[in-house]
Amino acid sequence: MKMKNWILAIVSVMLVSSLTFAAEPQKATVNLKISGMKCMGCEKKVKSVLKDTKGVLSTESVDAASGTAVIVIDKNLTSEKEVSTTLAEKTGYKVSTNNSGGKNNSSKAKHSCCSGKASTSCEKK
Ligand SMILES: [Cu+2]
Repeated sequence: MKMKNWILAIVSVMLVSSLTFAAEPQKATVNLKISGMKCMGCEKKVKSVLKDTKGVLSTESVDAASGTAVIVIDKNLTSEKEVSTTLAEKTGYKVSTNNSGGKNNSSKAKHSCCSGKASTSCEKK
């Protein structure tokens, strides 16, 4: 009887620790290149999309001037490629990761929050 309890205790400890391990986020910092952002409105748009994107744990920075964003993702839930694809689809900006060959395509994105107008236009909205 005592032995049985011991085994039960060991089994439950193993079960709990394996569950904890599986739930542990595999954090990775990802540098994104986003072309097409022109102002703070664009940054906000990118931030709000990232916030709703599965697997994105936090957004460290989004900078329209340099066309970059730094985010932290959980690799158990998503990948750099998945996040950049989702972001590109939802915002219309061109998104690439620093690991995707470093190709910095500076051609104009399909649309931005400013729709190509003066850079201050969407900050006022
Ligand atoms: Cu804008």
